[in-house]
Amino acid sequence: MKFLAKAFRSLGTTLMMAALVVSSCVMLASPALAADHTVKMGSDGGLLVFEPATVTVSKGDTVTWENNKMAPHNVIFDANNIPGGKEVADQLTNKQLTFSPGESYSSTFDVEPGEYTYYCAPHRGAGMVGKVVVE
Ligand SMILES: [Cu+2]
Repeated sequence: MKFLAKAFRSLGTTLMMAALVVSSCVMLASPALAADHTVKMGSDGGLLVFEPATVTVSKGDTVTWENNKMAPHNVIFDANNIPGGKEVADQLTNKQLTFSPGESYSSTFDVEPGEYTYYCAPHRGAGMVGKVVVE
């Protein structure tokens, strides 16, 4: 009987250790599950907008801007309007104009939480502005 009790106790300890190892792996793995969010440049209906105009992302997520309609488009982050200033603006900005449908570029938002507004240089005056909210 004593032997059995001891065996059960060590089995319990082993199971507890296993549970701890598994749960810590799950916790370590979750920040790596970065998502990718797609924003269309030019709506399907041919409007000069980013669609969706606002995307909410988690730190570390990627945003992909895909040329859709009414090209050319680009994505400019204004250093004066985002957390982190010029260095972060340069990192996120894609000055190169896209002309062909389906052409795209991506930026990873491994940055401070906050609101990151941007615009399309050729169509800023027409109201082609967007926002990435990093949580
Ligand atoms: Cu544009």
